[in-house]
This record gives sequence, C-alpha cells and structure tokens, in this order.
Amino acid sequence: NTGNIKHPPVTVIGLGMMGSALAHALLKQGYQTTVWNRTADKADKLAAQGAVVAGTVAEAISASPLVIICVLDYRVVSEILEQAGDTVHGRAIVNLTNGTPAQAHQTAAWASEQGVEYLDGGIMAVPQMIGSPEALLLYSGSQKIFDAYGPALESFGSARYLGPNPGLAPLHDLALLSAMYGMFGGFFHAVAMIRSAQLQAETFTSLVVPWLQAMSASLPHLAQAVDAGEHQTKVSSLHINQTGFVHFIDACRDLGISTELMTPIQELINRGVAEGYGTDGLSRLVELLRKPEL
Ligand code: FVH
Repeated sequence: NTGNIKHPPVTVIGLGMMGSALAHALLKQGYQTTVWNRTADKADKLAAQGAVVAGTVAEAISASPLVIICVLDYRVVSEILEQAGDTVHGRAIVNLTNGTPAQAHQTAAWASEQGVEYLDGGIMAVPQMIGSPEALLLYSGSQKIFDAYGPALESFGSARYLGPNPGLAPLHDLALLSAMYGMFGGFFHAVAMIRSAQLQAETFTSLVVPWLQAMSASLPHLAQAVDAGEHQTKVSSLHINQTGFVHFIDACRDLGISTELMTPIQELINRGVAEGYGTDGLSRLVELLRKPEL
C-alpha cells in the first residue's frame, strides 16, 4: 500500500511520550498510521484514534514506505532495526531518537549498506508542542526523504533541513540543548541567591526575563567575533570579568549558596587571562573551550 504521494502510509516505531505525540499528529492530518511499541498496550489510545497496531517490528516496517523511529536511544534503534530483517530494504527511515553525531553517522552507514534512505532528526520541542508550528524539528541526511515526505514531516511542526551530513541534526540539537541548560543553570543559581533573602522567585522573573532578553541581543555580536577570530573588545574584557567574578563567588559563599555551577566559568575566564587574553572579550572563551586545558 503506497497511499498517495501527498498522504503516504506512515509507520511510527516507539510509543513513549514523544512517539505517541508524533503518531497522534499524523493521524490528525489524515495519514494511515501503523504503530509498534515494545509494551503493546501503549498503542491502545492510538488504535482508538484509528492507528493500525502491528504485532512485530517487521510487520510495522512492511506497512509503510516512510518509517519514523523515536525510542530511548540509538542502542534501542539498532536492536529494533535488527529485528526488522529484510523488510527495511527500499524504505525511508527517519530517526528522531536523541543521540550523538557519531551515532547518526553509524546508523546512516548501516542504512546505506542495507539500501535504505536515512534521515536523522532532532526534536526541539516537548511532546505537548508536537503538531504546532512552535515545535521545531531539525533534519539532516537524505534530502530525497526530506523533499518527498515534507508534508508528513510538517505534521509534527516546523521542519528544517540542515544538509546531507547526517550528524548535523544531532549536532545542532545538542548545541541548542547546551545553550538551554546554560540558561536554566544560570537562572537556578540566580534564584538560589534570591531565595537566600527569603524573596519570591516569581517576583524575580520580572527582572530576570527582560535581563536575559537584553543579554541575548548580544549573541549575534559575540558570534561575529568568533567567526572573525577577533576577540578584542571595548565592552567587557576577560580581565574585568575576572575581577567581578571574585565578588560574585565571595557573595555566594557569604550567602551559603553553592558555587558549583559558576566556578567552571570562573576557571575558564582565569585560564584565558593566564594565557594572555585578558584584554579580549568573552567571545575568547569559545576558543578556550575548543582547546581544552592539558
Ligand atoms: N520527551 C521529551 O520531552 C523529549 C523531547 C526531545 C526529544 N526527546 C527524545 O525522544 C526520544 C523518545 O523520548 P520519549 O519522551 O518518548 O521517551 P519515553 O516516554 O521514555 O519512551 C521511550 C521509548 O523507547 C522504548 N524503549 C526503551 N527501551 C527499549 C527497548 N530495549 N526495546 C524497545 N523499545 C524500547 C520505550 O518502549 P516501552 O518502554 O514503552 O516498551 C518507549 O517507546 C528520546 O530519544 C528522547 O531523548 C524527548
């Protein structure tokens, strides 16, 4: 069954929180959707919405030209694909499981040996966002899949193709998550400071949200400095940051706040100054991260 070119049948393997949201989005857009999950009863709700429940991985993969996989990790992806046997030949496989660029390359190499088109992907959304344009999905690998199945992929959210190198989607996914964890880490540290004075975290958001928005406006300038390799600054040198950081760490110790999220940043700034970059701006830290301390 090849359906029609606009609405081909689609298989979704993995019905955890994310896989279920993906299958639900396809059903909502009218796709004939076959599903498989290790724990079979997770398919019940989708079956009630019209999904076809496959009894085996091979049966699920045979049902559709387009197969979406979203499971715990790449180890599970490999185990599942092993169970598929020859049914994978000629299929388009889109793997939305979180992993590393190296794992994406390994899976793409396996796919190429099997005669399978392979598109890797990264989901920049939580399950509740799937199906809305706010959900961003990054793709890399087979452009043939991205072009042929664009409308099906857009059922999940905004779709962005990053290029034929399959590692690019996980690379960008993990880089964006790094930026997110940095922001959350900074916010949690700030809130710990505020709470030490028995103040409300929520009240503090009226200051911290616009502050972070104003600071994020400087990211394109920092990025330009990194791309040009020109880190001299008239704004805020590593040296001045080094001096200010001591007050910051001292204040945290006085307040009884752990500095464990902040000392790595202080150590990086100190290394930059020690290596002779005291007059450079904070963009220099990117170069230091790319040359880890021996
Ligand atoms: N949930 C989220 O917010 C994030 C958003 C960004 C993307 N991630 C990634 O999506 C992958 C799946 O995440 P999930 O939220 O669906 O995770 P779970 O609800 O824990 O479901 C895990 C599924 O994996 C199946 N599974 C686990 N181990 C095995 C195995 N050995 N053999 C077969 N399947 C396995 C599990 O099956 P079951 O436990 O229900 O039988 C679920 O289908 C993930 O890469 C996130 O990083 C989500």
